[in-house]
Amino acid sequence: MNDAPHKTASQLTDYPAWQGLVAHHRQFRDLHLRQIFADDPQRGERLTAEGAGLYLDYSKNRVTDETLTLLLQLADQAGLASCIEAMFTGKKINVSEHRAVLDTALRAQPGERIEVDGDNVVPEVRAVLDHMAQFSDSVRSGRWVGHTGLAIRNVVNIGIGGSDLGPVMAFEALRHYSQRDMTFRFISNIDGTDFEEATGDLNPEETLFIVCSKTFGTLETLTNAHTARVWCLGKLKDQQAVKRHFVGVSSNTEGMAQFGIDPDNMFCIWDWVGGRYSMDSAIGLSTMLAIGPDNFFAMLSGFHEMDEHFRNTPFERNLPVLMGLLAIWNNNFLGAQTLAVLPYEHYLKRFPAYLQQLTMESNGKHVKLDGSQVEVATAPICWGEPGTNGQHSFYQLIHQGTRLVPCDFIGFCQTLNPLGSHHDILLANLLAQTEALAFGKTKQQVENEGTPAWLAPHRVCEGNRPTNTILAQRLTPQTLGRLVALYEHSVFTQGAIWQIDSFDQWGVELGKQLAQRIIPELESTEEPKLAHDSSTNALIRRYRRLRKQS
Ligand code: G6Q
Repeated sequence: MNDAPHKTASQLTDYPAWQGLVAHHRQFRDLHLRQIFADDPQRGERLTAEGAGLYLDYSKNRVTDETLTLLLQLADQAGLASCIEAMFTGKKINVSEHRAVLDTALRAQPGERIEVDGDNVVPEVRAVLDHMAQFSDSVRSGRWVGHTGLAIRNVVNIGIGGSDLGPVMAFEALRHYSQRDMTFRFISNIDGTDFEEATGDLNPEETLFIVCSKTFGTLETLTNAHTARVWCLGKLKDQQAVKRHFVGVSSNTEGMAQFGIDPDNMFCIWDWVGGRYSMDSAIGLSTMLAIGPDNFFAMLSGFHEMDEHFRNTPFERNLPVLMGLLAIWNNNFLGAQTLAVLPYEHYLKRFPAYLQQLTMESNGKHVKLDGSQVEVATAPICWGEPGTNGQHSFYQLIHQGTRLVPCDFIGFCQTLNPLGSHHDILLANLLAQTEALAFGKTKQQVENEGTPAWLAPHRVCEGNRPTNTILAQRLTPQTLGRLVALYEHSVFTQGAIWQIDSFDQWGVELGKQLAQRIIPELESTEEPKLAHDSSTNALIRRYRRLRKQS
């Protein structure tokens, strides 16, 4: 570790705006959304913002104009504008790893200049994109053939965490645009079941593996990649086949070479691309193979539009800033510990899982940039499922449970699969849920329906549950880019206010190291000397005993 420069942060809770928010919250704590809407009938049109093709209705949050003014003041006092500029201009804002954070350079326009240590990174980015496009075209067209001369019909991405979640999410989200005569699979888990189920019905002669690992040192990915090589060579019987059936995406060229990947089939990423921010880099090669280069470039243009919006729009109309500030309000002042993301679009079924990593790995931190303890709660627990499925399960807790669960509802005005009245029903449900969560059902309403007194309390829904509604025209590659960048920058906004490093992941690194110590203890034929705690020692002994029994 080098002695990275870091910002000495003032206490967040000392900012006048923070103290203003504390006082404001005390005063408005009991205000109900029913009252807030009654006092301000136009707020449903007023408390909205539009940018980069997305429409955000944040009126169903428990905020007044005063709350918003104070939150915007907080953004100013926390220096959000200069944090944004520092990120876009390649400053090393990932202080604990002394790295720039430039996912925005991955979708920069060809002529832009973005420097890291004095070098313009945009030409390199474009060169890798061109390489990806040439490769994708040749595989998709059947020009690229496997070792025995058969065209590639199956693409298997091997990666984990940031080298998996983005590619899987994007493939599912953009499946509608994918080449349907090709099969795409994703192997991430070290559990052999993942490998077996992903490859069981595939012919190695027609299968291409993309080994995705920024470090090319991740145990799960390397183990799966070696298993894939054995699986492949088991049929193809010639080491030379590796060159036709394996390509690599990494910043570690040596590691790829050692594995046997042909230098022509290496796709580079850089240390300034964080794993969870990498789906628009070469880590997205499987996405490009699925949807084609034009659609991939359209996705990048969507990312770029939201980047520009974030960088250039005044905060009071800036979607990611507003969403980030509202998250701070819900989390730090209303005490919410969670955020539910509820896409009313089946193609976005992996979007909540993707956002879990983006939000929780980025902002699940307990110290500030200067190493001091953060004095307020940081990232909420993020989760979700597509609507309407969730309505028939966990929404009950959101409506009537004792915890406050702010929700983001995401919907599209046009469906990609028109089928009778399905889409109107889908969207009606989205709207009904946000209405019900905000306004609930009073005792009076329940009694007016003729409900007996003993049953009435069970049927009352308090309402006053905050929601955002994000609407877009249609799920396209461009819209997906806009949506992902919206959340990236909302996460950035929150991290900047909390003064934490949103771009490291030392907890993940710890997990990677600890398993390395236990693996030989499980595998050794000799009884190992165990020096863990008594629980871990006993579990190891038990596993060793039982794994041998048939
Ligand atoms: C993401 C994290 C982590 C990482 C994986 C895979 O931001 O750093 O999820 O992406 O651990 O790492 P490699 O790509 O290096 O295999």
